Amino acid sequence: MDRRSFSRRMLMGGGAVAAAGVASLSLPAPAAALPHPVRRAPAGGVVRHIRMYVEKLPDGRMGYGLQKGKATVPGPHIELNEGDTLHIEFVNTLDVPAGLHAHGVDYDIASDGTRMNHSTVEPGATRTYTWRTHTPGLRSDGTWQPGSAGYWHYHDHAVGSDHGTGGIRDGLYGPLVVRRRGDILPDKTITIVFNGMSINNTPAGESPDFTTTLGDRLEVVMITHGDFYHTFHMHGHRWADNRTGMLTGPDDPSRVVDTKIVGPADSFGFQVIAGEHVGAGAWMYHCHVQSHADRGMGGMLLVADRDGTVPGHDE
Ligand SMILES: [Cu+2]
Repeated sequence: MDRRSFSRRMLMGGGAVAAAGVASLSLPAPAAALPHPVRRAPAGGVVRHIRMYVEKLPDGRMGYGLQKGKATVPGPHIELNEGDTLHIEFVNTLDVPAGLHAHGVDYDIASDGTRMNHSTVEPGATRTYTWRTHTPGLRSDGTWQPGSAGYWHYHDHAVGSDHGTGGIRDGLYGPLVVRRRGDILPDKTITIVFNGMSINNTPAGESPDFTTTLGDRLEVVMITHGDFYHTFHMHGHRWADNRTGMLTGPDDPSRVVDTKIVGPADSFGFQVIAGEHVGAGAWMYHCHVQSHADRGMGGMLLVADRDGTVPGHDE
């Protein structure tokens, strides 16, 4: 059999097992059927209003919430499409000045959220912050202007110090995702924040587990705060080290990784098909600095089978 007919037989699906290595050079691996059709982000241009409360939690942490008494750590997932504008009516229920400072989006100095330009909020007071976003395109001088799309975040910049060191330490941070028209939308998004030696301000050994279902398109927003550098690692899953965390095609030069070095105020995100090529199970995610991992900087991504069980997981 010459090489040509050999390859043809492989294409027809009748090749010998020993030839699989040859075939994989030219043929894509057969994709498993996925449970959900791909959905894509629409064009932006919408003006939205939300109300956000900053609150002290009963356990001593602080958090942001969209309803009074419902603050969480991390704060609410805020998502915009390039071209959208968001007005945030910010209510400070703390007994110290607080604020909201965003990364990645466009805002006037009055929405900076810092004491130096009088954009923090006194106890009991309310202030409206406005975040704008824009699409990419050519500037008038012919150079390229990036759009606002990205995996960003917001945080306090006033509690404890003029850099919000006390507020961030106690939980005042959250995810901010800006999508580009056509970006693939996830079935589910989770936020993982390495803050100091904690994950999402949970005590050591009580780091959050996240549950998803085999075949779901899971989005991870990963943010870092505090004083330390970490290496974020997830077992069994990989992503592209670029804006979306996904490759656009076979020629996309982005590096595919399963570990990423992160430092304070870093943020990135990616999407994976949960359990793709590896199956359901209790997959760890953790900081890969060994002493950090040993001190509890890790949790589980529980990928359940379609029947809801997580094989091999006994909790
Ligand atoms: Cu670490």
